[in-house]
Amino acid sequence: MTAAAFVSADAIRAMFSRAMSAVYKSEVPQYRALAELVAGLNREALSVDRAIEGERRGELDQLGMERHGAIRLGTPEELSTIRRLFMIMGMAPVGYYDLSVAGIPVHSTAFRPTGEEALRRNPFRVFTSLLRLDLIEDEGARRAAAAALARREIFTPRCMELIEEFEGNGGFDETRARAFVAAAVETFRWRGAATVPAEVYRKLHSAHPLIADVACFDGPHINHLALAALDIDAAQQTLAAGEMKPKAIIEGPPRRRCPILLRQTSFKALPEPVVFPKASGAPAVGVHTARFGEIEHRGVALTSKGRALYDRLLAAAHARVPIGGDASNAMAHMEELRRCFEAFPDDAATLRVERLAFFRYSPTASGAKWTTEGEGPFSVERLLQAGLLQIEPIVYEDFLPVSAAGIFRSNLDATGPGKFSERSNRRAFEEALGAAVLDETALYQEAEAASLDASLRALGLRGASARGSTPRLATNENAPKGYWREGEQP
Ligand code: OOG
Ligand code: NI
Repeated sequence: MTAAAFVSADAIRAMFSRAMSAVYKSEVPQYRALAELVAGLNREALSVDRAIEGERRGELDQLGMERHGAIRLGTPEELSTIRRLFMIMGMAPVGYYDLSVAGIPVHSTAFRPTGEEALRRNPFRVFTSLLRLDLIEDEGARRAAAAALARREIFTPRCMELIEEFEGNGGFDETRARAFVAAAVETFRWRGAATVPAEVYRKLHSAHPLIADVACFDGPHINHLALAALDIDAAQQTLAAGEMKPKAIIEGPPRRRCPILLRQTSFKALPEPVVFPKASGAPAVGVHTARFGEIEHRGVALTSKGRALYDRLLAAAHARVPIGGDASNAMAHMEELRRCFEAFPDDAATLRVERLAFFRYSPTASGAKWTTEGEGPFSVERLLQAGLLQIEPIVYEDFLPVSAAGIFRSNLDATGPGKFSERSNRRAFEEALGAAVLDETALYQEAEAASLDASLRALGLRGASARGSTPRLATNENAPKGYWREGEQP
């Protein structure tokens, strides 16, 4: 079969996220309720703020689509097969997240589309964690977990067959794409039956609730899906006022005029019935708490400099007003966060000039009409001032380890140890994965540089290469006056 007849990775990903959403909504009624609530609030936000609709119509068409989900794996083999599975959907591992520093015995990556167009078509990504049994002190628990994990096979034979077929042929026709999506969803659906007796479950749960969640079931159930809210503060308030109990705080930066990175909140995981096998007699029934629903709101991606500032201010807020175990001081914490972040510039122009955030450049309507003969010195600053070039934020498509740890913690019915002393182990993670993870900051930097390069070409400023660092291009303020055409001088 020819490549032209293959279903695109973007289309397979869209099929998968739709199928996963339908399954999760039927399995977790509270998630369905959350989706309805968020859709209602988004509609409301739109009718209040028509400007958003005009500017971001494309994005809004897709507003109801899930932004991400999360799974937790148990073994290196599972992680490497998952990489092959997600590759079929155009999702590559981006970033390394060490959550052990926050007391969660996992390390993680995000499988996601990396191209601008692919992200626009369907942004679905999966935050994927690998359990680190090496961090668990209780040797008995470690052994029992390893034994249970060694016995399970999380992919159906049909799924493995299809993955191999894809790798051999380089694509799927429509029928195989559908069969593959069905097989993949099978891996991620909920199992109401534990694979170990209740005593083993309890032993693992007391070593760390996460071990029980990963090792006692024969599949890595999706533990949440996340939807986009236009106004996440309003969503949080509505959740708090209703029956769905949200986390005490919105994770991430405070509310700002110019949103940065990622803000998230969730309703807390609910206890669900689980059947435990018994050597003799009737199976025992218990509960397991793992699955929840999340809301996210994304802002501009930060440069390394911006990210360092974010990390510093966030740490300062957490140090000054730590959130107590019962989260009764959540308001005071949020207030401190707001206060600390006053030090973070909150307008696009400053964020760009100070190289704190990444922006996408494009020629304006007048820029598109503007032509110049030959080449000459120029300045990005003056092109912006002259209204020939414009910027828009490059959206952050990744995750935040401190926020992720906060999400994990509020859904594990455990506070856990403060920290693990063990260092992060990126090399072991990449070995298990069978590939290096992509560097998210490099992706944003490339996107910014490519947009500037394309814009300068479109403006007829050929020969201007935006490869490498853009600030150098932005510093030439001494362009000769004659360079600008009559009437167009800034
Ligand atoms: C993943 C938590 C991380 C997020 O949005 O930061 C995450 C998990 O609980 O397995 O999804
Ligand atoms: Ni999440």
